[in-house]
Amino acid sequence: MNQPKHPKRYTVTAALPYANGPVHIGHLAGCYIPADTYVRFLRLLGKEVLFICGSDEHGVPITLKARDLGISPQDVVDKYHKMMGDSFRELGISFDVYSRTSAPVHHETAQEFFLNLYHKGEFVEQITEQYYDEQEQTFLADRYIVGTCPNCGNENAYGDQCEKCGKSLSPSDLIQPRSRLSGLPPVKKQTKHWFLALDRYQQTWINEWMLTHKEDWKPNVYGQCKSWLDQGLQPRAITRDLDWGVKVPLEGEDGKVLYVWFDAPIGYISATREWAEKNGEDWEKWWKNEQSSLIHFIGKDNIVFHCIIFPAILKAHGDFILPDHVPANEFLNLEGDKISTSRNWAVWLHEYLQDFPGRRDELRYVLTSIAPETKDSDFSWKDYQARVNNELADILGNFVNRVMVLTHKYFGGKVPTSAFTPSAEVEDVASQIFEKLPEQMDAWQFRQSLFDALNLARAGNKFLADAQPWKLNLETDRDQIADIIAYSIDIVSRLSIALSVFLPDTSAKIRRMLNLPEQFTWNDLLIAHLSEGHALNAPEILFRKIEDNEVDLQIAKLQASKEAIKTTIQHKPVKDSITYDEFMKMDIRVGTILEAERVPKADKLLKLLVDTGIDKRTVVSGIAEHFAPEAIIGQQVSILLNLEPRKIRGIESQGMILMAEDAEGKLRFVQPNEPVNPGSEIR
Ligand code: B3M
Ligand code: ZN
Repeated sequence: MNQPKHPKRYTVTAALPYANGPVHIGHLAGCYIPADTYVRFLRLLGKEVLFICGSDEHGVPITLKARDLGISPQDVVDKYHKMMGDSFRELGISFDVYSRTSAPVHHETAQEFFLNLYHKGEFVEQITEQYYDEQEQTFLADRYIVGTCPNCGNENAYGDQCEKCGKSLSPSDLIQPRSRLSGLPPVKKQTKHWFLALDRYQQTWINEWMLTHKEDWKPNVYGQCKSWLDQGLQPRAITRDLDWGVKVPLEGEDGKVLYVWFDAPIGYISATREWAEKNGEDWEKWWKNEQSSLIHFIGKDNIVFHCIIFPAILKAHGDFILPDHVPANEFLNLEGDKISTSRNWAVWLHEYLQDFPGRRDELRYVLTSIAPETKDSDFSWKDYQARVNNELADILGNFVNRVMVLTHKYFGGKVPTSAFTPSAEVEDVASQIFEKLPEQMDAWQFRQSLFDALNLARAGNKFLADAQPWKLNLETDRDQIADIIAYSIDIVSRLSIALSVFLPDTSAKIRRMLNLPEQFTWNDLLIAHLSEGHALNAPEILFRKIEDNEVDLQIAKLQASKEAIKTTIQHKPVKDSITYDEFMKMDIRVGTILEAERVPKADKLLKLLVDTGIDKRTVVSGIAEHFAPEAIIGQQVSILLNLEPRKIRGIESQGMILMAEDAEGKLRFVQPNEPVNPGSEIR
């Protein structure tokens, strides 16, 4: 099934955010604002759209958070479901439904999917060995196991991923694994799970289907899928041993739930059912009709789930349409650093709404202007201030305000004529918008469309500045002034339409000032003219400038998060005592780096040749992000010599370079304060 050429309706989903923390600007720029913008655009075109979202309330991180806080997982998700739903609503994200995966309709729908596939024999049943915590008498999800990362040596890597070097792992990759529950080494125990035969589907249809999207999916999305397919898909377990989630609906299978990535995307369907029931509508036409186009808005970390795994589930079930588009964005950083919930390095939506009341469009504007459409991008408060002040206030706000004020001043607030002379220069810009915006929206180039739309205001400003109606004399040049002003009003009214998908509040305000209906369509762009004598309302200020102290406050808030992390590092409790003999077991010496080179395909690793006084040995060290290889040759370092050799990326590493790590995670060598002979002991 391929993309319908002229879809009759659009089923648009936005990733279901995990209910274990509030929404931040990274989520907004990556997924929710683009989704809302596109949906508003479709509605403007008069299309039939259903815009679906809800909270993703299962999965291990939620159970871990509940454990840390000493409350139940349900308490955790209740709190964040409400918080996220409220803040999306307050920002004006126009979901038709915001549901949640702990809702009964979802459990029912997800179980129906499981049983459907189960009875069709789509699953492979397999007994595997899983880590088990004997003290707690429970199987351990990947996240519940920590150990040393085989890639970078981080001692606190999780069973599914090392957060330090980003490598995805499986629990058996970890060196010296231990349970996060009891702290003890886990044992392996047999357990049964159900696997989706992705390897089989790859041969029968996924490869072929993916090829049909080679041209029409974003290169970053297609590229990621392609590399998954090139590596060859493996059967994937879709159940887990856990007590939080959608229960496996089979007799005698207590203690097993559906894997969160199996149930979560089905949440889109459950949400549609919830909406349909409430509104007396049919849910199936949104999911089972080839005239419907399915579009998933997500962040880049969700690509494989939406482009491969969920389609596989839908297809295995049968009758369902597959996604036509998955316009995933890259990541947004904050003030040059990765956004991080645990480090509180984020701008939280609920706090923004509180700190900047009535400034929803300012946030939409900035986040669309810097959206990470093709590569990661960066939000900074100074840039936010500059864009709001120099673009929204000085260009858009200023133009609209001048037109309104002039109309009131010269013509008592009435449109002076309906016959005016358009400026060729301005019309050039305007026709760009009319012709290009739909194309750009369909190519997911929202940044550019917004920029072009704002260009109409730029052109309007220039037109006024060139025409200088204020220099004319109302007695003698009335017709000329009327001509200029009526045309300017016409531009403003077209702006209210072109900007409506990006800046809904601003558009509504302009419509109010112009005394125009709140309902309009894309076609009104062509026939936006107001009739002579039409009375405008009083001017309102569209944008107030952001003062220095307002952004300084925000920057200080972020700085406080940094400080807080520093203090936690400084206050990191001292490890358990060891004996003098234990310390003396370590053979630490001064070495000199003789050679350094990058390890291919490992962003973090350098391969070093170190002169240790007794030999020249190879050490693989996770410092590539902190030092250029050529810059460290000749440097003296502290090296632990008698650490058991390990293979890292196929290279045997003989020892470990000691590093000092500061609160920001920056690494520095631990060096003698003046050069010494290599091999000098450190005691
Ligand atoms: N909850 C991941 C995330 O919030 C995940 C998305 C589910 S979409 C079905 O990034
Ligand atoms: Zn690692």
